[in-house]
Amino acid sequence: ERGTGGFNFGAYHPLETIYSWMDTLVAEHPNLITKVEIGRSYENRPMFVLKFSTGGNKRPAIWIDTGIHSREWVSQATGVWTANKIAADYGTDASLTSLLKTMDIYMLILANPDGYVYTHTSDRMWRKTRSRNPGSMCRGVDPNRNWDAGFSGPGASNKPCSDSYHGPSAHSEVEVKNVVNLIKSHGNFKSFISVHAYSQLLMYPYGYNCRDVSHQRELDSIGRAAVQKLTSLYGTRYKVGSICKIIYQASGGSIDWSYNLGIKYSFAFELRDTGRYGFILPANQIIPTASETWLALKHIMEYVRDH
Ligand code: ING
Ligand code: ZN
Repeated sequence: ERGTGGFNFGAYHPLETIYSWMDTLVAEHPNLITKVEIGRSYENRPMFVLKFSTGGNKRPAIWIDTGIHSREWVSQATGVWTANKIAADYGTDASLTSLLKTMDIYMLILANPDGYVYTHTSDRMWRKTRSRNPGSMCRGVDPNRNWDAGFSGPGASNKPCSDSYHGPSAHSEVEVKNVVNLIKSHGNFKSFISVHAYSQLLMYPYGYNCRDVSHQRELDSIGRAAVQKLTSLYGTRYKVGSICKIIYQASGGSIDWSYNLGIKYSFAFELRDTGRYGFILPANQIIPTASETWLALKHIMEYVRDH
């Protein structure tokens, strides 16, 4: 349970603790991990991506973001555990090692740093960014309604006080824009995975409408196989389907944007639980949640490597 520098993976940590743990992890794995600042948040916090790479230049890559919604704490905690797992298993897990021979993994653990700080200091249930909305007392935009994919359509609100406010324009949120810039300038991402909580779902596009995407059958079968592996660890039940069909219609979501950009293997997770604790998932479920999720992530990554 204790890792690098005595870090407790079975607890929820504030932003500063996670950021300093990142430095320790990078320092202990200098030939595998680099820390890349992709830009700053609205409140001027750095946004750090951990890049796992064994060499090459813009190798085919996998994107994983956690914590785009700040209150979904098991997401960020799973990101931390997963980054540590990749570092620990590289060189011993043959499958992960072979993956990193040909591909890179990019992890953005705190995708909404201002919101994350706000959930620690002021409002545990804060979901959005912390940007000011001109003409309104309410702050923040839903960073998962702000992407250029069916932007401002059904399943998003035009009201700044709403938790699903889409914002004034697509990519208005600098936290979103920073990711868009990195993904576009890199140009060789094969998979884009965004991790939310809660509901125990593995989803693929679209959210902005309920039509089947052209790769629906392939994505569904990858998803079902991934969830089968997840369930094998502790019996946790997941459902698989398109965002629109399995949860609700939601426009401006990140994985719809990545899919439309040509990143076929675009998925979103909703981690534990199904509502008993919801966003306030007890910390003793972090490691079990991350451990089972890892099996699904690995399945998706291996499929991407082999296709
Ligand atoms: N759920 C996601 C939300 O943004 C989602 C569901 C995922 C919608 C991906 C669109 C795209 O509403 C949570 N819990 O935030
Ligand atoms: Zn979410």
